[in-house]
Amino acid sequence: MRALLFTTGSPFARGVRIVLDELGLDYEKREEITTPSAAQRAEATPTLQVPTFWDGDLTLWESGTIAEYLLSAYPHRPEARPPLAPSAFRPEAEWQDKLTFSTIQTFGNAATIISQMKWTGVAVGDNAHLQRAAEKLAHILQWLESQLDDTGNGFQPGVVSIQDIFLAAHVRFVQARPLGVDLRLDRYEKVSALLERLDARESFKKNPIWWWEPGVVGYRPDGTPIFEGDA
Ligand SMILES: N[C@@H](CCC(=O)N[C@@H](CS)C(=O)NCC(=O)O)C(=O)O
Repeated sequence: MRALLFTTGSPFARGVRIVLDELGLDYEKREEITTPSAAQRAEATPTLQVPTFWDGDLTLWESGTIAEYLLSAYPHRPEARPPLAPSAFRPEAEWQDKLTFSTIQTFGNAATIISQMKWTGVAVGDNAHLQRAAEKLAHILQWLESQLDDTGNGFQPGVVSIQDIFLAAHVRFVQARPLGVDLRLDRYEKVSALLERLDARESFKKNPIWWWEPGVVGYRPDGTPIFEGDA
């Protein structure tokens, strides 16, 4: 039995859902539209963060660990062009790939802190730490752009990597929300080309970014949010 606990809007969970679809794996979707109490969440993970993944007797949290596990535990790669990477980190570039991935996850953490603070009443312009988080996003994007060889490949040439998938999930999350952050993606030609290619991939289209803000209680089949009190 495989199951994933996630909130609808989480970019970390979107990355994991895309990896699951890339691998062609069925799983039970334990989807939460809003965050439950700490006590309820603690039943699934001590970090109180989603996603959490169950595979038989194994329980995993931390999206990067889940993605790394999936690539290693499920070696079959369904037909796709380019194919999903055989592993999270290439043996011949292990430290480079690990550094790229952890930097991408730091991007995601900075982005979700800006988002969570916004919904609890503090915007980027009101808080020095959030301004710093927004500056971090720009510096990380600039560095990631320098790590890509050309506009035709991702972080692991010839395949779609978890580095590619999670960067796309985090960047599109920032762009889809009114966070007061303009990533100015046009300045990053290689990153932009990568994200556009991924947007067109089946696994990305199957897991679109759904809008969320306080008051949203559900979605119509096309992803339009339903607000509390809507007919
Ligand atoms: N490092 C974690 C970050 C996950 C994360 O920040 N999840 C957010 C949703 S996008 C969350 O659960 N936030 C609730 C909280 O931080 O209490 C991972 O990679 O899974």
